[in-house]
Amino acid sequence: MADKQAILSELENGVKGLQQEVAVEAAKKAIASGMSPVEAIENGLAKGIREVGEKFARKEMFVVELIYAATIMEEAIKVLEPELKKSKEKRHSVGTVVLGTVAGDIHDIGKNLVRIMLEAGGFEVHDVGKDTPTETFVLKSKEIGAAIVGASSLMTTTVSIQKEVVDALRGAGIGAPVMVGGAAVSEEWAQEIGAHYSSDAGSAVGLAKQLLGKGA
Ligand code: B1M
Repeated sequence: MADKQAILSELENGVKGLQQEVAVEAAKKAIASGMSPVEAIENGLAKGIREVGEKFARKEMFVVELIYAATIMEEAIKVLEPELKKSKEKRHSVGTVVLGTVAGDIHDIGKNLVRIMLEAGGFEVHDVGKDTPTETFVLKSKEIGAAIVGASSLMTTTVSIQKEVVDALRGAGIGAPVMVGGAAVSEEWAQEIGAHYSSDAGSAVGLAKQLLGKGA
């Protein structure tokens, strides 16, 4: 059985070294070894993609490489997804969530993980996608009577749209709590705009349950 640290390194290196085969095979090894898929993502794949992001910011990598690294990460997540979803079976919905990435922002890997984890935690998630107009968050929330609205944003240039989402919901008379997250978001920002912050997909589930008074 492959060593845990070796698998995590392969997951990280597969993404940052732009080697899809290495990342996908490591994801299969992670499952075979009984590793939690959340750990495989957070301590393996995500470490790799964040390093790619840092290299991109330092102009040591081109945008095409950033895109390819993201594709590799998505392919490896596809392997882990069935494991992530396992606990979802035979559960009643604990609440409905409208979830999307705000307008102007096409990053959705993190948002998709939040969706998978919320679903695994028993929530019924209505995913409104990425680069989603604020109006869509409002219309979908109204349509389904959302218990929680979630808005993801990865860029400093688009976090202000999270405030726009909160304000538009309140303007439309929707009082559902709003969860925000993403690389450019902080606890302070969430408080400032009247939203609730979680730093990762796992804690998003605990927060969502707390917000509905269903325990963490
Ligand atoms: Co881009 N990108 N990107 N990118 N990208 C960042 C965000 C950046 C920080 C990279 C950098 O320069 N260091 C930078 C933003 C700088 C800024 O803030 N201003 C950047 C840029 C500049 C860009 C472009 C403009 C590049 C260009 O075209 N010149 C462009 C954006 C275009 C646009 O949106 N309009 C762009 C494009 C892309 C790709 C398409 C290539 C790809 C995205 C693919 C996809 O998502 N389908 C990509 C990627 C992969 C990244 C980095 C490297 C990694 C993001 C990621 O997937 N992380 C990113 C650098 C970084 O984040 N450090 C970067 C892994 C993921 C698991 O983590 O998304 O943080 P994360 O999600 C976590 C938590 O944040 C949390 O839970 C998740 C799981 O634990 N979370 C929530 C997320 N949402 C939540 C919501 C919640 C709760 C928790 O409640 C609702």
